Formats: sequence, structure tokens, C-alpha cells
Amino acid sequence: TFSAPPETPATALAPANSAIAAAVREGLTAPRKSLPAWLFYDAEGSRLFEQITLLPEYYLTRTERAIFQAEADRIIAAAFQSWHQATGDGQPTPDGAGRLRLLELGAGTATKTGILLAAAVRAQGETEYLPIDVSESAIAEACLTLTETLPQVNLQPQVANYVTDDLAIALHDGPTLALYIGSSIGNFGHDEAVAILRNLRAQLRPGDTLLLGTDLVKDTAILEAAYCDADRVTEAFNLNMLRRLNRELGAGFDLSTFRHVARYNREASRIEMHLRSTRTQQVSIPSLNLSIPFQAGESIHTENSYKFTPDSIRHLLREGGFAVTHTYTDPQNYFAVTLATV
Ligand code: AVJ
Repeated sequence: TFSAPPETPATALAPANSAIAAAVREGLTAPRKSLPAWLFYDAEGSRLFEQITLLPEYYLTRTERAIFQAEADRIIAAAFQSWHQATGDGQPTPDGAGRLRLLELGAGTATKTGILLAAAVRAQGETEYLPIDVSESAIAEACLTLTETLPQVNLQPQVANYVTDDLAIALHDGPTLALYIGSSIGNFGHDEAVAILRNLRAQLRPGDTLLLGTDLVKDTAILEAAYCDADRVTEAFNLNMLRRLNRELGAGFDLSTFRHVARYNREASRIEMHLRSTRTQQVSIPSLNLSIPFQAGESIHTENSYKFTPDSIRHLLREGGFAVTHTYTDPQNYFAVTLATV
């Protein structure tokens, strides 16, 4: 039986905001201010990110897509090969046993995944796809699109947070190809990235594979332009985090007093995004009973985006429990798609 929800005053924070409140309190009261990158993705932030992926400076999405278009059939064949080597099993039987299934961490709207799914369907017909994402609306959109474009794909969506929660993937009588693409792993520092890989590894069996998409170290000017575009879409994306806190926490950020900063930290091998206060000021967040002091020039660190080399990818995967079998890249060596096996 259901009880009526308790009466809540209009000014009270919705329960969904409590994770945001905790993260904001922790990040903005620390000596070096920061906010977690997942706060970018409200409806407006997700829309702005989609716009970023279309920018001429933001080479990541289109480069990874081109790699998938060129290599998808070989990637699917290599996943079968890895399974064959570990288990001795051959191609799927007519009853469907031994079919390759695809699983995706942070599937989002799965726009690039369709290329790999289409290759799997070419190789074996019916293909199971398990998208995992925290955003129910993104998964719903992915499922809607795929149902129309690839009717031979069987969808098993799962709403879960692969960073904070243990994964629970159903057993399967054939190979699994896990996808962690789009440079999503780049938002995490080394230890957290290893933990994510181990969490995935625990759900896989010998001969299963992981396809990892990572951005590569390159010229500083190219990297910084990708995060500081001429149309200032990335600036809007960064500032939207403050707009979100104004709306959802009643915070008093004056957006005109914060500047978008994106710089490549070559020692740490990462792009760092910040919001820099142009003046000394106090920003009140009444719902958190906080007033946050800013000095002129003081910044909030909002994102890290790690850049890799073939060596650093191999080491990270090894620590996570995977061995690299194939590396696919573009002619300019801007982006790497790495296939690794358990
Ligand atoms: C979604 C994490 C891959 O780091 O390139 C794009 C996010 N931030 N522009 C990235 C992002 C600013 C993006 N990832």
C-alpha cells in the first residue's frame, strides 16, 4: 500500500537535489573550489554538449565515429576471435547460442553505437544490446532510435550509475563486447578509472572484450581550442553549471562575473576547465545556508578531461584487468579506440 507523500513547502529542496546539495557544499567550501563534472548534464547542459560534438574544434566525436565507420566489421570479428581463442567456441549456432552481445557504460543517446550494432547484426543477425546509463531519458531516447533504425537489436536497458554502484549484468552463453567510448573515462583520475574498469571486469569472463575510446595527447593549441571554441558553446556549457545551481538551489551566482577557462596541464596530461571570478564577491546559497567568498581571479575547477598515449592506455587497462589486443586510430592519431580482452 502507498501512503500519501508528506506535504512539502514550495521552498524545500526536492529529494533529487540532495546529492547536488552535498556535492556543492563539499566542493565550494574546500580551500580549492571545485564542482563535479556530472553537474553539467541537466537538460540544457545535455543539449549544449550535443552542440559541442558538432563544433569544428571538437574533433573527438567525429574522429571516433570515423574510426567506427572504418573498423566496425573488424572490431566485431576481433571480439569473436578473442572469445574463440579463450573458449574454443566457434561462430554462433542457428539457435542463437554463442551470439555476441554488446554492453555499454554511459550509453547516453548511443548515437555512435549504432555503427557497431549494425556491424554485429551483419555478422550474426539478432543482437542483444545492454545500454547502462544514469539518465533514464537518454536511455529511453537511445532505445526509441534503435528500435526504428535497427529492428534486429534486442534492447535490455539498465538505469544505473557505473561509478558509484556495483554492476549486475545478466549471464550470457556467448561473448560480451563491452563499450566504454566517447572519451568518457577521461573525466576520471587514475584511481577512479581503474575502479570503473575493475567493476566492469568483475562482470566479464575470459574471452570477453572491452572497446575503450580515449582522446590522445597532442599539440596544446589543438587541445585547448577543442575546449574553448570560437562560438563559445563550451563557455555556455561551463557557465550553465552555475545557472543550474541558481535554479535548483536558489544560488545567487551572477554569470557575468565568471569567465570560462580551459587550459592543458601537460604534466597531468589533462584539460582543466575552470570558472574564474572576475572580482572579489560573496555568492549566497540560501538553501544550503552558505555564503561563498571569492577573491578576484579565484576559480572553481569544473572538469578534468584526461588525454592518453598508447602506453598510458595499455597501463590503465592492465591495472583494470584487461590486455590490449587491437588499437584503431585515425590518420592524424587524434583519437584511439582500443580493444582489450579479459
Ligand atoms: C563527455 C567527458 C568526453 O571531456 O571532452 C566537452 C566533455 N567538456 N567539452 C570531454 C566536455 C567540455 C567531454 N566528455
